Amino acid sequence: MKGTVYKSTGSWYTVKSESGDFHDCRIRGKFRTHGIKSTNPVAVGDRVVFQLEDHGDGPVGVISEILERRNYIIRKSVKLSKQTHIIASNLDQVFLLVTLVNPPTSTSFIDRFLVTARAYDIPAILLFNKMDTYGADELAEVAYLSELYTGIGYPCIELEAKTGRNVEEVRALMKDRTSMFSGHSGVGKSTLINALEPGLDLRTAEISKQHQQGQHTTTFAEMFDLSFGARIIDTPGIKGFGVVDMEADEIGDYFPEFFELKANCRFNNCLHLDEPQCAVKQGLERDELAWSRYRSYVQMLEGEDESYRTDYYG
Ligand SMILES: Nc1nc2c(ncn2[C@@H]2O[C@H](COP(=O)(O)OP(=O)(O)O)[C@@H](O)[C@H]2O)c(=O)[nH]1
Ligand SMILES: [Mg+2]
Ligand SMILES: [Zn+2]
Repeated sequence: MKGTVYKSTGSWYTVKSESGDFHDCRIRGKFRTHGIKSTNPVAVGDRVVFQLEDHGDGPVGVISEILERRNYIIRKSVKLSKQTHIIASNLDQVFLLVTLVNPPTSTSFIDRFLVTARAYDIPAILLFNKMDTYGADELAEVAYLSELYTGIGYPCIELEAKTGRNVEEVRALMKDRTSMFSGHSGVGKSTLINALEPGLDLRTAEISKQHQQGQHTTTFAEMFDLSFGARIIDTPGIKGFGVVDMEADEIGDYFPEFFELKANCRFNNCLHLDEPQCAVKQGLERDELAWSRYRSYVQMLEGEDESYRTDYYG
């Protein structure tokens, strides 16, 4: 039988079969790990092959194979260790909730998030929440950012999770897909999830700072079916994505609008810094690219902001 992993405790896995039944499963034998050194062989979101066996105490599922992952998000199981923990796999999209105030979300935070999503190969959507609280300046700022990010290829939705405005749009995007929500603490994740599916209480945000320490090997993501045919992945303690290790010359490729121009740079290994005849610098000077994006890029490149290597706690 084939199925999808909804929950994992480390030794037991809850697998939903294609016919919609949930089974408690264990793993047996060696897995093809697809080249990932991971502390957990099977992650939430994995598509697996399993068999039901009965040794007298009722049927128990045995997972024998993991189908190839379309994508996956990881974190280091121990700091600086090569071993990684796969948080979840096969995500269709990730939503980043953004608020301009209460709390502020910086463009550098947004950009680091988008770079990570791209490195993971997961489509990202921006949700500008709490629109009802903004004055003229903030509304203009949201309009500017929406146009900027839409132009780069990231869908943007203006949202009021509290009043319900445009929640229907989010719901429509989520139908038949597996999604994850991210964003700083206080941006409205719980409110949105509650508006989408009243009664579903995810753990995403409510984890104390203290609790975050040292729980790297003990927390597991969990997947939930929503009533309107969507799946949501809840990742306790991480509001972002875990870590991606990137080489300096890769980072620019994860800024789609820079990547598009790269072929026009004089040097094919151009880092868009002080190189002559750099198409990205020219684009900036002609106001065809946003300086805020470039600043985020340089920050990441200089590693002056190391957050892209660490979990994003809100
Ligand atoms: N005015 C307004 N308040 C909101 C909106 N969405 C969430 N909030 C409020 O923002 C606060 C934090 O929301 P919460 O969902 O707990 O954020 P989380 O930490 O991301 O889960 C709560 O007081 C919510 O009622 C919104 O669209 N408009
Ligand atoms: Mg919350
Ligand atoms: Zn360049």
